[in-house]
Amino acid sequence: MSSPLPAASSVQRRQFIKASAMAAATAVTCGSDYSLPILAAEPREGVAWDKAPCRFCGTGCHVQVGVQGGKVVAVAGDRNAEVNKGLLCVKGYHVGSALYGKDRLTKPLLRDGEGYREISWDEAIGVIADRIEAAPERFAFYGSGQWTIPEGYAAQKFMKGGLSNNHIDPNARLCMASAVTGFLATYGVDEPAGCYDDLDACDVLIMWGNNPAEMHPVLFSRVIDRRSRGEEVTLIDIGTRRTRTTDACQHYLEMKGHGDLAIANGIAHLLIKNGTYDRKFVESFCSFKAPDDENPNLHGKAISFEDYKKSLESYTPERVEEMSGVPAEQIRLLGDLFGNPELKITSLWCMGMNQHTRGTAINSMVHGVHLLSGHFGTPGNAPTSLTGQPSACGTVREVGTLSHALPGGRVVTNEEHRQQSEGFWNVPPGRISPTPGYHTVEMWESFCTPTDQGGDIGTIWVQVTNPGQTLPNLNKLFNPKEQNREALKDKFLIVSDVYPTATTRLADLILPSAMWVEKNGVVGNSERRTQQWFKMVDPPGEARDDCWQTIALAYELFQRDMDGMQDREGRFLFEMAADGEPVPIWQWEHYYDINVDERLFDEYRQFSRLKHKDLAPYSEYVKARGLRWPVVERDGEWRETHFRFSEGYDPYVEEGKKIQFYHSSTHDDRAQIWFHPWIPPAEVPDKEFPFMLCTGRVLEHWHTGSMTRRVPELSRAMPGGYVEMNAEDAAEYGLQNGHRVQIESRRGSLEIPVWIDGRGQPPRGTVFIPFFDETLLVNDLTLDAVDPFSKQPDYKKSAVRIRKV
Ligand code: MGD
Ligand code: SF4
Ligand code: MOS
Repeated sequence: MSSPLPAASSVQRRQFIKASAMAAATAVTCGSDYSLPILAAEPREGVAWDKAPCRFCGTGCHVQVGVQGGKVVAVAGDRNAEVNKGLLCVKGYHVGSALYGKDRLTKPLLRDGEGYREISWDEAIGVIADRIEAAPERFAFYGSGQWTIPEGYAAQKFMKGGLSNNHIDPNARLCMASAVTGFLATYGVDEPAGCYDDLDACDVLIMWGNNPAEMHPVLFSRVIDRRSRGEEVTLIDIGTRRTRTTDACQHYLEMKGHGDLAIANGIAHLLIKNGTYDRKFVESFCSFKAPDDENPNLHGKAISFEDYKKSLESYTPERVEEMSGVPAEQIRLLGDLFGNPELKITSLWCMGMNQHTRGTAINSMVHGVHLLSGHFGTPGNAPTSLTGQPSACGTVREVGTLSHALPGGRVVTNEEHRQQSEGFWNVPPGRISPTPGYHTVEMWESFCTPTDQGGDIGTIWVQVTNPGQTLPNLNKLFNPKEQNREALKDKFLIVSDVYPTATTRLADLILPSAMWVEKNGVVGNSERRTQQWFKMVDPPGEARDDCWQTIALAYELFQRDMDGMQDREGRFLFEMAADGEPVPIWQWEHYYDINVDERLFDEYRQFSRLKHKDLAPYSEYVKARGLRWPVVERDGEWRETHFRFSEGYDPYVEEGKKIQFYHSSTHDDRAQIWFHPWIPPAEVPDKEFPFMLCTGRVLEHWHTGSMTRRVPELSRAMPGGYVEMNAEDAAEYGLQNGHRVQIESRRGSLEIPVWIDGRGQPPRGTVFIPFFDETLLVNDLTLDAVDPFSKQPDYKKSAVRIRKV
């Protein structure tokens, strides 16, 4: 096996990461004894090393995991991984410790009055089976972009191909649903055309409302590293508050919420007015679209170039300044950059554009600016959406664990798609229901509504996500389970997690799960890269794989003769044979007799070829540090694809076409350039609620902190939640650092300490609260309004008021 020591050439990047980690560490707890862990990866005696992607974010860094005595004892960056070339961020360096919090869940627990009693796995599986048998259509599965691909695939098959029930949706609905609809509306097919290599080639990097210095630090360091080598890269931060990212950028364009819609139109306006758009690219490869107000749908209506031009007429830099708050000069700067064909421009975005009640629109429009200006399809020219979670792309988008989707870019509403899926699953025709299930917000609203008032979801099984902390507007979508206990007493919440959380708090049945290298896994990162790892250590106590839990439940229902658990020949839906005999994988002792992940993955792989998202056989991923799809075999070798739709890179582009959008929604190989009007956010500050609240993550913590707050170094570095305030606003309210304030929205309130000039600096009239602290639940305040197409909520714009306590 290769040496896991970091590559020497990465010193600069390491310094950046180290600097940001140190700054993180000292920001809150001055004088703490925190220090960066040593890259303890020398081949120490008795330590076995193996590769795995980091547990945490969608960047998809690879680590080397050192195991000794059945425990993970060391973690190092993997120098053979293209994504991170040996580097990790502060979370990655500590990922091993996330397994060893003192309060790991180790036994199935069933609610018993105010407390819980330990039960056996058989009993636990029996309890779920009883609930489903009684009312299969009232059962819902709430999953995750942190599900591995096999876990999500099994859950999906169990629900749609087994129970004929499409009520399965993941937390990634809260995360990247608008990126999906943006890709579909533009290219007719999901997921980025470019990849991280663009970061090495671009002259200009524009961040449309994201903070990669904290959220995707290893990617950001890749660009910073180029600069410290003397290369010129212009970094532009378009954001609603100053962040660590801003500090590294030459230009900061501070916008009001939804200002991005105006800015994108402003750029397009200038490109057309100045004649600097790429006429040849547009005439060869693009058409124009606008929303169809009479019949609202994702694909809108076709418009002419003239119509498009006319719609943009009023978006002059001055008017865009009024709408967005960004000075006209800076709009002209963007117009000039996009108008320059010599420059290579990459756009990055993440939750700023996705958590947006016009998320589909702004995603489409940023693609549009790239298409209009021809900054597309060559290295460094790409509109690239980043995802938060390690497998939001792999498990949610590719496996299709959304309530309307099927694997491989199929949808339940399409008869042909259903038939294909029924074929691959070998289940009887008609098994898959043609009606989309509930999306996340609907699912939880239904669960929190009494049955006699139409709340038809009676049981939800949560795996690998923490909705009691992360759903928007918790007082509507989660807390009623407690507050309205009597009326909701027939509702039943099942939670598979590794630690007690804000969600397990209200669970009726808690199931202890195996995590990360305690099980086999496959995930897919933001750049279409599919990554595999093997189980390295045993889970604690009776904790078991989520995928086993799903299969064991399916088998219990099969034994109870539930039709849906049988295939066309009456065999078990998840039957896996070895030497001609079915292996009893539903029995935990036999689960690892075969590689269930490999079986599920290779079955799933068939779907991947339907929409040119081809995956290689499982065994290829065992050898690689991930491969970017489509992965196609040529000359006996499995080759990945760096740039999609681009001749010479993408094997599916026909010779001589240069660029071919082969899944075009207009079936003519063209991408759609969209016009959407600017509209203000769903909630804007007013007299009563004068501040705009934005929420998000921080460098040290993974989402709800359930794992990272149990890592002492990370929790010391960032111990608790706070509200970031503008210094002048704070002065006006007589507030200083550490003062406690009551923050109220129309939906809830929260008492929280103030941080001025802290990690980020919000402009006047705005505040920011991170969501990692389970003792300070910011989602008591947030709004649950969603984008009309993606159904993704907006966590970035809620109106609040502040009162000194
Ligand atoms: P996580 O903390 O990632 O948050 O929201 P969640 O998914 O709810 O939850 C993962 C859970 O899985 C943890 O409780 C962890 O302990 C558990 N876990 C870890 N490994 C395993 C395993 O192998 N098996 C099982 N069964 N459990 C495991 C994320 C969500 O939050 C997302 S993706 C976004 S983008 C939204 N962002 C957001 C925001 O920006 N602002 C606000 N206010 N809210 C937000 N909510 C959303
Ligand atoms: Fe890389 Fe993300 Fe893990 Fe940090 S958290 S090491 S950026 S994958
Ligand atoms: Mo959410 S997929 O982690 O940003």
